[in-house]
Amino acid sequence: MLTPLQRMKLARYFTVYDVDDDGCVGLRDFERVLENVRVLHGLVAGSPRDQTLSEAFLQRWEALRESADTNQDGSVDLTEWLDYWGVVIENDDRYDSEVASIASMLFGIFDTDGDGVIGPDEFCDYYNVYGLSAALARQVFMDLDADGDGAMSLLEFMDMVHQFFRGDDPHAPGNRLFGPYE
Ligand SMILES: [Ca+2]
Ligand SMILES: [Ca+2]
Ligand SMILES: [Ca+2]
Repeated sequence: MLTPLQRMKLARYFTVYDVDDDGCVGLRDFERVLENVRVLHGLVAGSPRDQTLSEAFLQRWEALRESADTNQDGSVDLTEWLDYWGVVIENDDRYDSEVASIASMLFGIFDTDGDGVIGPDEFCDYYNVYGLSAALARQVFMDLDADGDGAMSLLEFMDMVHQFFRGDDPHAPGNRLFGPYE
């Protein structure tokens, strides 16, 4: 069972994923994010890197649709989304494969300069592919970067991810990983 705080955070996360704002998470949202990542990295269509990335995104959508789209209308509405996360968060194996491994893959994608940490500009890029503003990205980055060194390591990022998905502490900074949720 999700707590009220978890429901609020995951409802916020839903609006982030619903990039085209049609009230559902669907294939079009994943395609739009993928297209934004392509532009960000200047990927040539059909190149090996482009193909790997496309496959990862489309596989993720298929997996989400299969487990979350319970009324089988081809997209995931907010109720289905919350039911889905309620199951995943309580199952360690599924949490590892559907949250932790994806988060570390995203970390790699957005560590554009490959120095092993996410800086504020890279965090802005991350927000940007989901259509979120640079101003919000900078604000959230400052909140998350507790020691203020302007860099987020994979370990710090994963801490935030766990706080966001599994945590129920109203004061945890990771609650705001995807922006304000109240
Ligand atoms: Ca949508
Ligand atoms: Ca559905
Ligand atoms: Ca970096």
